[in-house]
Amino acid sequence: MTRTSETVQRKTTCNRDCPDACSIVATVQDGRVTHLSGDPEHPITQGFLCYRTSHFLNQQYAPARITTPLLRNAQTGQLEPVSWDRALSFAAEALVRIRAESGPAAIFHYRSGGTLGMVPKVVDLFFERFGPVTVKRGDICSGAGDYAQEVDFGVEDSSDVFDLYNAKSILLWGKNVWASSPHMIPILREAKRRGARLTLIDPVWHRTATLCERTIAVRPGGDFALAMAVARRLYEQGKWTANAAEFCDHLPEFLALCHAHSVDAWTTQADVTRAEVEHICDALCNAAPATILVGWGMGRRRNGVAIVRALDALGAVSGNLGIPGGGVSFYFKRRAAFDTSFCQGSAPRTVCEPLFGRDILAAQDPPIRAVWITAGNPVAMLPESHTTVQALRSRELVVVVDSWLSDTAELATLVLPCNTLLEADDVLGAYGHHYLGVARPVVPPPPGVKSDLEIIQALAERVGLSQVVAGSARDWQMKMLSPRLTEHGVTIEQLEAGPVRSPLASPVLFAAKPGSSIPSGFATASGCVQLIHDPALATAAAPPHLGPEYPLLLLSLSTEKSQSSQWPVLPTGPAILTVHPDVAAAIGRGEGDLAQLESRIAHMLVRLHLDRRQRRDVALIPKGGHLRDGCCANALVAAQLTDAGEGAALYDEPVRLRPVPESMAAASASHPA
Ligand SMILES: Nc1nc2c(c(=O)[nH]1)N[C@H]1C(S)=C(S)[C@@H](COP(=O)(O)OP(=O)(O)OC[C@H]3O[C@@H](n4cnc5c(=O)[nH]c(N)nc54)[C@H](O)[C@@H]3O)O[C@H]1N2
Ligand SMILES: Nc1nc2c(c(=O)[nH]1)N[C@H]1C(S)=C(S)[C@@H](COP(=O)(O)OP(=O)(O)OC[C@H]3O[C@@H](n4cnc5c(=O)[nH]c(N)nc54)[C@H](O)[C@@H]3O)O[C@H]1N2
Ligand SMILES: [Mo]
Repeated sequence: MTRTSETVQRKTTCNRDCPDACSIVATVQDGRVTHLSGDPEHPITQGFLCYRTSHFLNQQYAPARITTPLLRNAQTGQLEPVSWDRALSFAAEALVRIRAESGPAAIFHYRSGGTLGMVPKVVDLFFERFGPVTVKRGDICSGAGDYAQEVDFGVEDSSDVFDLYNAKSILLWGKNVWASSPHMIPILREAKRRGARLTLIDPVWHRTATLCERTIAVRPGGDFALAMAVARRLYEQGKWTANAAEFCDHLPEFLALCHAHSVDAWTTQADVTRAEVEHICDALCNAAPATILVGWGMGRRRNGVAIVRALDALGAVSGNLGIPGGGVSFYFKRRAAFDTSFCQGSAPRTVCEPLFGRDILAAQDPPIRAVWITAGNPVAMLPESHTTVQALRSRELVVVVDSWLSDTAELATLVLPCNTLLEADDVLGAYGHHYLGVARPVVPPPPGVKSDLEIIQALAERVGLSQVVAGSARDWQMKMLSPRLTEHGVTIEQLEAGPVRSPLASPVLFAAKPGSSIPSGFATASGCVQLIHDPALATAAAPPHLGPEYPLLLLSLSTEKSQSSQWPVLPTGPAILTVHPDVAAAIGRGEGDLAQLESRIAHMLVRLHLDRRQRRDVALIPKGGHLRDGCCANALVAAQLTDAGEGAALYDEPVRLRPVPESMAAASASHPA
């Protein structure tokens, strides 16, 4: 830490829902943060920050930041500033009354990924002891991929990220590191320098293609078919690893599944060429060891589980599991270093996250009367925004804890202002590497703002649960460090001094035991990899079929400019929709023109951006646009589940473009159909 007369530099760990979990260096001048940069001493951050975090001060100091509780005035219908005492008494009285009248299941606590710090787990503990209340199940983000890897391997983790330096091939399968995990870029560049060949398999052209020697623009959702073609060709070439039967269950059935169609039929389904299939075969076997980096986007489809399971199987039969430089990496087990067993998970009822609005509206015995929202913006971020709005508007009590008036907070009965990532006191793992870090406030929150922990402690006091959630943020951090971690000598003090690689994570996942060549450590019932094998998948896992009525698939993807719905610089609407020029030409429109984007459930005004590198069956829109600005993709996306794992098929919404007269430009909001 350096110090001049009034300027200090303080470090913290970014708590955003991002794989990188960076170490931030904040320059603080007279109590105000004046600059944010990446910590040069952190092995992953490597001295730079992404666009959204380097521009975060716009958000931190935005006039729109909420610094006092807001309560809806029953007469005027407006949200009005009130004291914390009034706000908390109101919340406590309402929660206690609803619990007494309808039972705790009538209260739904929804927590999402606004912060990935561990301390807000105490909010879950409060609601468990106050109830237990209704909580969410499933996962909007990674439900399908989590399920796939857990079924196949029994463990969802990755080899060390720097093990990529041992790879000869890296397949970025549906992954845009430029947007979603920029700190992978230097690692991938170094891997390339050491001789790795990079291939991108993605229906969308994006900047990550510039890192790769080849890009395969598979049909959206065509990855299952592509994986089957590759598996079949590898078999035909005698490239399945000789010992596969020793660590894989269902090998003959998997073989039969890849033979359900000819290679040509699979490639037609996937809309790739035979040469592209051969390229992947070559990358997996001739240029092994190969790592498949499985992106998080691809699983958000109706065949998402089948796709990720097919990639797991490819990694297994091609002999790339358990070896340095090999693997099928979807997730780094970011919670492995923490013990949250103080929460028992005893909820009486669950709401399926991707079906949030519908489930709330349908809940009976008792109906859901109150929704408490921690670190989430379900209106903008969950599918079918208009259903979510309807569900929240019709509840008796909606409490939102946030720092800004999100689309969701605007509907609340009560909004409670919380701290930002620069004011957080927390401990974090990461889902893109194995380093642990602590967040320490680089500045105190503005007067009137409390942390999630302080808010829940103040509420607990009013309902007789003070003891349950008592303790400072640091006390809770110490309590949550897994005993397994402390056995390895990792302490909070050590984490405060700098990032620590979790000693619990092995450098090479599923490494063979000494003296053996068979990958090991699969936590499935049989101890073997479970190869995907249901014969019905030969047709059931086909890519979505697009008809002439709705010829495009809406892909609402991460943009480097924002973190989900948190924009440091809010774009002005209408939302930019990127399509191939032929798609615009079909309705007589061109670059910069307005058009109406229609799904089966809603429509919105968009401004067209043309990009010749895109497929003609996709329409690309930034994820996280706000509903009130008419930029929210989820207004158009129907709520539907993935094939298993209760993820959301966010990217399977068929849409079409219609011309819109320039005179209608003013009406830029999205409307239910
Ligand atoms: N700047 C920024 N960074 C973020 C976020 C953000 O909003 N902004 N969000 C964060 C969050 S919440 C998460 S979960 C992570 C991961 O965030 P994600 O947005 O899931 O990131 P990716 O893993 O890059 O996956 C997206 C890629 O999947 C591709 N894809 C979609 N469908 C298919 C398909 O059918 N087949 C194939 N092969 N590819 C497909 C898309 O074209 C895209 O390139 O990133 C985090 N990082
Ligand atoms: N159409 C479409 N929808 C998507 C996606 C997509 O790709 N396309 N991606 C999905 C994915 S991967 C994800 S993870 C979800 C993300 O969905 P959310 O987790 O709901 O996303 P955020 O916009 O990050 O909203 C979090 C809210 O938490 C607030 N917040 C930030 N820090 C804190 C804190 O410390 N405490 C509290 N109480 N609040 C805080 C923020 O201000 C913000 O309003 O969206 C999903 N929705
Ligand atoms: Mo996510």
